[in-house]
Amino acid sequence: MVNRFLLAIILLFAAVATNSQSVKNKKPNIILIYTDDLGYGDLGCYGATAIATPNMDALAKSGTRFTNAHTTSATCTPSRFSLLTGKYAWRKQGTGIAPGDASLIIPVTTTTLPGMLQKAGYHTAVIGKWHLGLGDAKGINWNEPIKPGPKEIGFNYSFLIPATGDRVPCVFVENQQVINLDKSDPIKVSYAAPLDSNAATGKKNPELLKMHPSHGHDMTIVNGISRIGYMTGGTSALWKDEDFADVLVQKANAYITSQKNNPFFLYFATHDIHVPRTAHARFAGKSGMGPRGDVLLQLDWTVGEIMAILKKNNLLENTLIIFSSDNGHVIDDGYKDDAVEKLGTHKPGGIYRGGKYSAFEAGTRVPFIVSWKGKVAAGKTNDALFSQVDLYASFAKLAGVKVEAGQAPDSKNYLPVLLNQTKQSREYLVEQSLNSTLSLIVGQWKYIEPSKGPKMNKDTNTELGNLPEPQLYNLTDDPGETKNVAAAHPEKVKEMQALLAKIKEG
Ligand code: NG6
Ligand code: CA
Repeated sequence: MVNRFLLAIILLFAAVATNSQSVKNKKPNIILIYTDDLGYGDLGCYGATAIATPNMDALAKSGTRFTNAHTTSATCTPSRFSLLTGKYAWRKQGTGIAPGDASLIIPVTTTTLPGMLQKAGYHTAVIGKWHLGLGDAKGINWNEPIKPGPKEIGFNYSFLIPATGDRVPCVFVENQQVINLDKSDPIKVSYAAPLDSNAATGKKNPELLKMHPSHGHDMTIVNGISRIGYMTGGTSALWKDEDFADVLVQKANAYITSQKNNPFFLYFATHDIHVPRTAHARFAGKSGMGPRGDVLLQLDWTVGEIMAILKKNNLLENTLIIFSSDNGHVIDDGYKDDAVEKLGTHKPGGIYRGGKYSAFEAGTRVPFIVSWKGKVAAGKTNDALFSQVDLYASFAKLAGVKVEAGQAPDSKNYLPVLLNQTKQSREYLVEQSLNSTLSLIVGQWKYIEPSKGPKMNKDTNTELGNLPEPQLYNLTDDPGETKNVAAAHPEKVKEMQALLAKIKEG
C-alpha cells in the first residue's frame, strides 16, 4: 500500500517536472499576419472612423501598437524580399514587382528568415500570397512539381496564391503542386501574348465581366474578372476569389492545429485588401464603402479567426503575433470597384502623404501591432522607429540563433523594441519607392533623394514624391511632408546624403 502510494507521488512529481521542463524549453511560436496594401489609417485603432475593425482593434488592445513602423518598400515584392532575407531589396537587381511567371527571386543559397528558424527547431509555413517568383530561370511548368520555391528557402509547408490575385495563373499551389489540376487540361501561361486568339479577354469582351478594369488587368478572364497575363487550361483548378479568405483561414487552422506541440513560424500573407477586391457574400455590400471596405471587413474577420484558432489550441501565452502590411494604401489599383467614389471621409493613409508606390510616408509607414499574452504590454503604443527588415535578426534573438556575418546584412536585432520593453531603437532606416527612389529617415528628419521619376502615378492618382532636387522634411513638425525645407538646412541635407551613400555601399 505504502509502496504504491510512494510510487504515485514519484510519478506525479516526474510528470510535473517534465511538463514544466517542456514548457520552459519550448520556444515561442511566431505568427506574422502580413496584409496587402493596408494603409496606415485603415484601422479603427489607427484612427479610422468610417469603418469598424473590431478584431484588429482588439488585437492592438491585447498588445502594443507601433506608430512609426515601416516596410522597406512601397510595393509588395521588394518588401517581402527584405522581410524574408534581412536585406534591402534595392541591393539586388530584379526584385521589383514580380510578374506572375517570374522565377524565384531569392537565391536558394540564402539563409532566409524561415530557414534560420528551422535551425532553431521551428516548423515553418507560408500560407497566402507569395509574389516572390517560383521555379528557376528556365521558366515554370505549372503542370509539374514547381521548384525551387518556398521549400527550397526554408518553408516546410506552403499554400500559395503564387503571385497576386490579379495575375494569372489563378490557381493555388500547395507544396509545389497546383491543387485540383486535371492533367488532361494542362495550364499554359504567357505574359507576352495571348495563347489562344479565340479566347475571351477583358479587353475584347467586357460584357463577360463582373468587375471591369480601370487600367491594365484586361487580359484572360477568370471568375468574371480579367487579369494581368494570359492563361489557358487548368479549368478544374481555378480559384474563386470570393473564397480566398475562407480557404486561407482553413489552411491556417489545419496548420496551427497540426503544429501546436512544436515551435512553429507561420507567415500568413492575406490577399486582402489587394485588388481584385471580391469579398465573400457575407461581407459584400456590408461596409458602405464598396469592395475596398468590404474586404477590409473580411480582413478583420480573418484576424478574429486566427486569434480564435490560437485560443482554441491554448497557444496565446506561447505565441508572438505580429500584424502588419507590405506597403501603404491605394484606392484605384486597376479595377472600377467604386473605391474612389465610395471613399467618403475615410483617410486610408491617415495624416500621411502619398500611398502605395510613393516615396512619401503613406507608401511605407504601415499599421504594426505586436501581441503576446503576458509578455508584451497590453493597450500600449510605441513610437520607436522600426523597420520590418529587423524582424529577421529580432526573431533570431528570440529563437536563440546566431546570425552569421553576411547573413541578413541589413537586419538588426531590436527584440526589446518589438516586445515593447524599450523605445530605444534604430537611428535611421531606408525606404524605397516604386521607382527605386530611396528615402532616409533619421530621427525627425526625412530626406528623399533627387529623382527623375514621375511626380504622379496617374493610373492610381498617387503622388510619388519624386522631384529632381533633394527633399527634406521635418516629420515632427510636418508629418504630412508639405514643406520641403532642404534649402533652409543645407548641412542636414549633406549629412543625410553622406549617410545614405554609406548605407548604399553596404
Ligand atoms: C501593378 C498593378 C497593380 C498591382 C501592383 C502590384 C497594373 C496596371 N497595376 O503593376 O494592380 O498588381 O502591380 O501590387 O498592372 S503589389 O501590392 O503586389 O505590389
Ligand atoms: Ca502590396
